[in-house]
Amino acid sequence: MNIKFMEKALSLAEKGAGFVNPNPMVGCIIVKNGNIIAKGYHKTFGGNHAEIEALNSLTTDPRGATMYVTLEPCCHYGKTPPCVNAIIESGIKKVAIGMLDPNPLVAGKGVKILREEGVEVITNVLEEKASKLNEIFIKYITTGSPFCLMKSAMSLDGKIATKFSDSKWITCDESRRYVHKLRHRYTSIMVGINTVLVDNPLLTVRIPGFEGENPIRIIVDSKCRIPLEANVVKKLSFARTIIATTNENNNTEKIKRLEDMGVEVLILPSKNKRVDLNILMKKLGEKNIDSVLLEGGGTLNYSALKKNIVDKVNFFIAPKIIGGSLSKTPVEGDGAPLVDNAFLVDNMITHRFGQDIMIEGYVGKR
Ligand code: AOF
Ligand code: ZN
Repeated sequence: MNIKFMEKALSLAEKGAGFVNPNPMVGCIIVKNGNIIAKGYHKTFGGNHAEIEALNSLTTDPRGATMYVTLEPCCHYGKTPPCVNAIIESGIKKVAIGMLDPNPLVAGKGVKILREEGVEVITNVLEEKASKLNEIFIKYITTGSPFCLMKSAMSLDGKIATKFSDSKWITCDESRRYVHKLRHRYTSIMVGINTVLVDNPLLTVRIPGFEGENPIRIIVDSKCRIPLEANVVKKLSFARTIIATTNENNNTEKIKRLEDMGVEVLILPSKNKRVDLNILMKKLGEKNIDSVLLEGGGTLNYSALKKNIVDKVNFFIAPKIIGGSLSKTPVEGDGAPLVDNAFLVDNMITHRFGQDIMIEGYVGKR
């Protein structure tokens, strides 16, 4: 058994990022006598599974070979027939699996069938990497709610804009390019109405190679204050826009106008006159939205943390000091009354983008 081959299968899987949601990224390599004889990965939603892509690309007899696959092969009839059948028929002798499939339709049954048919199976090969790669899929398939990444770009002293709301640009090109990759990888991007009013953003992907692969735009706008001229309302050819609002202000007429323009409006129950974010996440899940990149301002970010909907954070920190008690910060609202009440972040690691540092971590669930 060779870890190197699983590493390769994981890199292959990653090529599907942003194209396969809400399905998992999966990579597969077939090895015989130490040589790679086939490769495949899940390329687009609804397309062939990675195992089938690899089997279809074979030019040599796979009998006696070992398959390295990043996710447990499926055993259900979904959009495609079960992969375990194809593996068994191929005569492959051994299957090394990155992680078991959290999909309740599979969840260990794939391994069981393979073993019953005499295929040797090893599980949890580079399991940590395999599950990190599919953190979105794992959350979504097991809860029905999207995985939420809070992204924020700030100065060294923790400001995301000056007192005049100037924020272009705090972080460097390399950091911003990575954020556009995230916009490609995530199915949706969420901001609060204040961000729309201040910046009038398009919220599209602008990196070479990924243009046009835009996330669905979600605007949290409890009082339906969005201007009909806002870019996210007018420029629907770029991406869908969903406005999450409440009926607090009797906005029926405005909602109708927005819908006539092609905007999707979700009228949700309110909590303290604000959109109930837990219900919003459930509704987004029902719309097959598996992931939300939260680029909210401080108010929305605080509410999101308070409602426990944030799974992960990416804080980009630039080597600049803005200062000022009126400058904006990433998380505002009421804040924790005591340090003991702070939201905790687990497994923090750092990345470097040009001169910036990015801190990544997972929000502890309480
Ligand atoms: C994928 N790609 O390479 C593998 C998957 O909707 P279907 O029929 O394509 O089935 C999706 C399920 O199949 C998915 O939730 C996962 O459990 C399993 N494996 N899915 O999209 C793949 N190997
Ligand atoms: Zn399959």
